[in-house]
Amino acid sequence: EGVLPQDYLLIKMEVIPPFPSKLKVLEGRKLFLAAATLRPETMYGQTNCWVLPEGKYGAFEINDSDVFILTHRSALNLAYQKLSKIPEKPTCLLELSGFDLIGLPLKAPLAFSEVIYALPMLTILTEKGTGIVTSVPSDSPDDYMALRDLKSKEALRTKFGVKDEWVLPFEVIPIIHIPEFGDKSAEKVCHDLKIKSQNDKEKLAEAKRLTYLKGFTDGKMLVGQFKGKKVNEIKSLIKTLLIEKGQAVTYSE
Ligand code: A2H
Repeated sequence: EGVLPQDYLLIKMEVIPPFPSKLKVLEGRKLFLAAATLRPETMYGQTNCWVLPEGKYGAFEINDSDVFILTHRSALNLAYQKLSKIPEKPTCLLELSGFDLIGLPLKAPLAFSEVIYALPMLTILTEKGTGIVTSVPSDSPDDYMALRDLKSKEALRTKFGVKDEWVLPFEVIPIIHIPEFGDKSAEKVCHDLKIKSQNDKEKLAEAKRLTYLKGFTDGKMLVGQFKGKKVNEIKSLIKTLLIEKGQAVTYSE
C-alpha cells in the first residue's frame, strides 16, 4: 500500500449473455468485469481483459442494476465509496476463481472489436485495484508481453484452456503517437530492451517507466473523437465522458 491514495477508473467490461453454466445464477443481471486503469485515454486499444487464474473473485451487487466481478478486498473498499447496494456492506452473489472467468466474451467501452475475451495473466497482484486489468498492448508493456506469451506459446494456451480464436485474431492497435517511440510504444520498448516474457519483472518496470511518462507528456491521439489532440489535454475529458455514459466509475484505495 502506498502512502498516497491512488485514483483509478473502473472500466465496465460487460459480460455478453448467454452466461456459461458457472454464471447461470446471474442470468438476467447486467454483469461486468470491473477493470482498474490509470489510462482511460487508451481504451480504444483494448484487445482483451486479464484475470489471475488462481485469483479469488466474487460477483457483487453494486446497485439495483449492476453486478461487478472483482476481488473481495476491492468490493469492501467500493462499499465505502457508495458502490454497493447495501451501504458499507458488500453483497457477494457468487464466489468465482480466475479460471471461471477465462474465455468470457466482453463488450468493452471504446474498444474497436465488438467482442473481446477474458484471458489469463500470471503477474496480476490481488492487493491492487480490482484484480481485473484491461489489456492495451500498444501502450502497456505488461499487456504487450502477456499477449505475446499467449500468442507464441501454444502450451500456455492449452494449460489455461484458452481457445485460439480468443487470442490469435487480436493485433496491437496503434492509438497514441509518441515522437520517441512511434505508434506502438510498448511493442518498441519491449523489443529494444529485449524483454523475454511477462515474468521479466525488472526490465518490464523499466519499460513502464520509459513509456508511462512520455505517453502522458508527449503522446498524441491517433484515433477517436480527440484524434490529433495531446493526451495530457484530453485524458480527463475521456474519463468524464465514460463516467457520464455509465461505462466507468471512479475508485480510490
Ligand atoms: B493500466 P499502479 Cl495502456 N495487478 O491500464 C497488476 N497490474 C494492475 C492491477 C493489478 N491488480 N490493477 C491495475 N493494473 C495495471 C492501462 C495501462 C496501464 C496502460 C499503460 C500503463 C498502465 C491498460 N492496461 O499502467 O501500480 C493497470 O494497467 C502502468 C503502471 O497503481 C493500471 O493502469 O500505478 C496500472 O497497472 C495501475 O498501476
